[in-house]
Amino acid sequence: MPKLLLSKGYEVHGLVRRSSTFNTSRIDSIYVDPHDPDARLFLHYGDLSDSEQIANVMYNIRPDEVYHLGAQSHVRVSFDTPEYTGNVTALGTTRLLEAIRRSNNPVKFYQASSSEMFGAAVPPQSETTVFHPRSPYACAKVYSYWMTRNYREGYNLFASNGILFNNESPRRGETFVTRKITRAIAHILAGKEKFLYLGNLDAKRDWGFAPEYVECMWRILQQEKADDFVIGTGETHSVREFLHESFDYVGLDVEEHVRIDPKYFRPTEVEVLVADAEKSGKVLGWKPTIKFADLVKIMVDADMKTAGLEPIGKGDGIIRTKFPHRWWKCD
Ligand code: F7E
Repeated sequence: MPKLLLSKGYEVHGLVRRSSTFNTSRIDSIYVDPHDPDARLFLHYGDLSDSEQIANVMYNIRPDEVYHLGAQSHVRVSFDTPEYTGNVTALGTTRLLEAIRRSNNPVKFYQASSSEMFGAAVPPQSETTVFHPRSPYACAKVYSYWMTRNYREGYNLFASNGILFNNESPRRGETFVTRKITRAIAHILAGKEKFLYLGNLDAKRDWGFAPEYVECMWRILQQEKADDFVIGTGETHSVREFLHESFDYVGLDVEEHVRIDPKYFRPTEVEVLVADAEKSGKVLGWKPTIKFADLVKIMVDADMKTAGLEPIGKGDGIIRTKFPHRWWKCD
């Protein structure tokens, strides 16, 4: 998101949780020393559990647009930390909305709602589908969704929900299933590990390419009126399909390298998610172009590059796969 906003000429301010180790590696490629007169990206310490600091930042910066993407966002982890997840993922939204309301500035607010809110609802899922959340994370997101609508209706704030289905890229966190698979492939090929341990392979997700989704978030805040939008590809694939597509791409055998570990099963699973994104197509003029097979290639290629793998074969820069090889540059 910051990269897109910078490319559109925005000055961008971000909130960073204090940590004794560096935790900003995913924005390294766009970071500029704030002493540089051309710097347009600024980071501030803060935390979604700290309303005072959120209010301070809102007061000092006086933003025009706020993209609320922060959360404890791991669904499996939310079963282990339900209270923390509620505090950050649910109440964090209220803290931001309250800070905006009290600032009396005409701020436009984007809430990162999630397809997880649909949970057990029958697919395909659209803006009118009734939510049936199946995890503490999803319950927290449903709360945030309704708080966003409540502040829109009660205080006339420009507050919109983007209900995004799974969006992936080489920047995806390493413990989400797509990245866990593509990273393991690179590590297996590099001889660093032999087995990949996974949970439920039958769950189906509507996986799209994250850089295409951020454009959509921006368009949601450029509308005349605040509203809610479902964003996804309209295609669904199982974790098993992702596994086979990516292992086949590099010529590895799933049976030889993949094992099931029940610790990755969830007490309640979301079986099938498929977006009905017709409204986004019509109102926002948005259509995703990168679909499942390309997404797999992009992510596998990026992880192989990160693992420092030499091309396999004749030294002609080609990794031997079933498909034409193409590096995808992540930054
Ligand atoms: O799981 C199954 C798992 O953790 C996808 C978050 O960004 O997208 C994400 O939520 C599926 C599930 O993503 C493993 O049971 C099998 O059915 O990659 P995930 P998620 O739960 O769909 C939504 C839109 C968000 O909003 C969330 O913040 O894969 N699965 N084996 C596994 N999942 C993980 N993580 N690890 C496994 O070993």
